[in-house]
Order: sequence, then C-alpha cells, then structure tokens
Amino acid sequence: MALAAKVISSYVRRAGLAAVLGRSGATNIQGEEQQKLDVLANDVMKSVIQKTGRVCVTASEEDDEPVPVSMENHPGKYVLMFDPLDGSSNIDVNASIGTIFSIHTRVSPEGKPGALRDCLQVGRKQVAAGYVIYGSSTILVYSASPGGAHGFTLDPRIGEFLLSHPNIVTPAKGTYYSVNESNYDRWTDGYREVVRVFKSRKNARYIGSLVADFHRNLIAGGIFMYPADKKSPRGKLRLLYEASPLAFIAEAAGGAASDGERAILDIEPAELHQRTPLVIGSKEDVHFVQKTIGKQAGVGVS
Ligand code: FBP
Repeated sequence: MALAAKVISSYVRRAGLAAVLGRSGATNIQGEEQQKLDVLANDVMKSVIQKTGRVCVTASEEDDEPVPVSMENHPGKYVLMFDPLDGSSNIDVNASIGTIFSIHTRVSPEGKPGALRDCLQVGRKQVAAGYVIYGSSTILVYSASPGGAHGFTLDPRIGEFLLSHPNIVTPAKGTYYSVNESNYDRWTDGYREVVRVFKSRKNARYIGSLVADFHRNLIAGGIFMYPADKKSPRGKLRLLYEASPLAFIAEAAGGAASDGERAILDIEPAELHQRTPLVIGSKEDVHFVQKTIGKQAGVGVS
C-alpha cells in the first residue's frame, strides 16, 4: 500500500504538469464519469498489489466486478478493496483527495484466485484498513486489528513514510460538523434538526472529499454526515471501500460510525458497490445524531 501511495502521490503532486487532469471519457458502474487520475490510481493499485503474492482478489470503485489474482501471480490469503481516488470532484481544483483501502482474510479455499464472496464480508471482520490523504503533505493512516490508529507522513527527501501520528485518539465531542447542506431540502426532519443544533454549537467545514473531511474530524474532533435523501435513498457513499474502512479507523481511534441506526461495521454487505448513509466521527456526536433522528422517526436507538 505504501508503495502504491507513493506512486499515486507523485502523480497528484504534479497533476497539472503530467497531463493527468480532466475526464478520461469513460464511466464507471456507478454511472460516474471517471477522471484520468481515477483510472491511473486504479491501475497503479492493481499493478502494485496484484503481484505481491499476498492478495487473492481486489475490488475497486472503478472496476465493475472483483478482479481475481491469476494463478501465475500466486493468489494469497488477503482481499483488498479500495477507492483508488476519493474526492474526484476536487482533483482539477487542487483540493485534498485520497485513497481508501480495506483488507479482509479470504473465505474461499487457499491457493486459488479469489471471488465475490471473499469481498462480501461484514466490516467488523476487516484485519486492517486505512487511507492516504494527498493534502499539504501525504499522510497514510491505518489500523490493524486489534491495534489503534496510526499516521505516517511521507518525507519527500527520503521517499519514506515516517511515524508522525502514533495512537490517534479522536475527541469524544467535536468542534466541526461536515455535511453538504445544499441537500437540506431533501433530508428527513431528523437530519434537519441535527444540523439546526450543530449550527448553534459547532463550526461548519466541508471540503467535499470524504477522506479530507474525515481526517480533519479524526484529528481535531468532529462529525461527517452523508445522509440518505430523496435523490440518494440508500445514501451516496459505498459501504465496502469507503464507509467500512473509515469506520474501522474511527472505532480504533475511539470514535464511532453509523448509518443512522446501526454500526457501519455490523452491516452485512449484499452487493459489491452497495451504498449506505454515513454518520462518522466523534462518538458523542454520532450518538446524538442517532438519538435525534430516531426520536424524529419515533424509533428506539441501537
Ligand atoms: P468519489 O470521489 O470517490 O466518487 O467519492 C465520493 C465523494 O466525492 C466523497 O469523497 C465526498 O464526501 C462526496 O462524494 C461529495 O459529494 P457531494 O458533492 O454530493 O457533496
């Protein structure tokens, strides 16, 4: 992962010079236009990871189906799922973007290429997860079960990730709330009530890159929300390679992650690109959201 992150970071840092800005002309299974950097980052991830002999299958936001590791590449015992470049709408405007990854142990027999069933596992079974943020510096944050969450900063002088944020602990209650308020009219009364309260207590911050908004709130304390709404009744963000890996990090750092009712890590996935509402960050804030939308909907809170 670190090697793939270094390669992608080198392209991101000189994107305007390397002719990798703009659209690729292709569309992914989510119906989204793929940016050139989406496709490039996806290819880098696969070419670096598929030849390690440690992974039996990869799955990505940019690939319609899982990509089994072929026999000559010696399929290994792990499953890697990832969003190669998160925050695509921010690529061309030089705002922070990232890569998100989730690692499971395979469930199919060893020694063979992996399959879809290796990917459709509940988040709590992840053995490790993390993200890379390509911001003012490049930082890789990961957690390996049952460890804490740790951050490493890429030192461009030596080309190595060095430990810069050991044992990250996210404040129980946060300063910031991050949500796209232009969707306000499409929300339920519960989420409108939540944002009314947060407006009076917290500071609004929204970059529009999940990784960047999540990272700020992880370090400084805060909550990110992407509720389901009339336009996206199942939410916008993807369970297996966006919500679940970040939920793993959030919980490892003492935070929480929910779809509004239950923990993200307890959701049984049914489809590879399934979406989910996401409420993630400081634990007390996530619980406040669950309680408020539960009350508005007249249901108990798990
Ligand atoms: P991708 O860029 O990987 O498709 O991720 C989706 C995303 O860009 C998140 O990073 C971000 O939080 C969200 O969509 C922004 O959505 P919106 O523009 O609707 O607020």
